[in-house]
Amino acid sequence: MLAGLGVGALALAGCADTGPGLPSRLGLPPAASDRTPYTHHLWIGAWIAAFGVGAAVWGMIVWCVVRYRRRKPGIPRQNRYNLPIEIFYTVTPFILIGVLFYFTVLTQDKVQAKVAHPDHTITVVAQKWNWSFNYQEQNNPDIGQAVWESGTIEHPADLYLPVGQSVRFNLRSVDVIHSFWVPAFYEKLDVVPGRDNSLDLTPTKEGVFAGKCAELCGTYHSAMLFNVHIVSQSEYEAHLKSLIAKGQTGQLQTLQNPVAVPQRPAGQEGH
Ligand SMILES: [Cu+2]
Repeated sequence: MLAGLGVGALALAGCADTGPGLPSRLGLPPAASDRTPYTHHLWIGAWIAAFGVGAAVWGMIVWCVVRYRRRKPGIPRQNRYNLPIEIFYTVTPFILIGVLFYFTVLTQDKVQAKVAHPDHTITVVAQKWNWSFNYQEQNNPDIGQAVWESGTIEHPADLYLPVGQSVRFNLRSVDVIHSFWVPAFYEKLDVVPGRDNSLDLTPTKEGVFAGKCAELCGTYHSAMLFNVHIVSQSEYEAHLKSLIAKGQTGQLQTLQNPVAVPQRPAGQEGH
């Protein structure tokens, strides 16, 4: 049965990301990182397993309705218990959960695998209520320093990534728990104060993608948006140079740096 699920998942996943692709992705957005196939397979496999369980339940319901339909007057034989069936419906959910857990752990290990030497390292600073991105390009001969960009509620931050190159995001929060989420990457990770979380991936598709905070973090949580621009190497470096031209170099000093503190919209003070 599991082999059947796997084959079905591969067959469905094989036709993903060609054309509109929505039916084959079952609601997932278009994928933009090298880590997405693992999550995609898990998602499709979970749907196939759910439909398998659904079909078994619907089948048993229909079978009971037909097999035990009323054929003669009077009350049918009454059972107080049926031990085999009770054992079956107690043990089966544990098996289902165990299988889902097993494949989830396998997928998580692949999605969260670390790259030995990422091509780029970016410190992501989350705070109420936007994002700052600190590109650690000290070893890049064309840039040679750290460069930053900071968003506010009114002007959400833009994150630039070079296509086909591995990136490590070091996630830092200066206030409460946020969550770094780019739906097109099929993964998100909490940004926890005092805890160094990191996330490695390689963007695979050029374009502009939405990013957001996925952890309710306060009044303007819903405004905690950013844009991800996956671009060519030359466009990436041109963007960093435009930030250098604005003087946005060095390490962000998080809360101590007034530049990094997003402003509240006018007229919203006093909360
Ligand atoms: Cu947040």
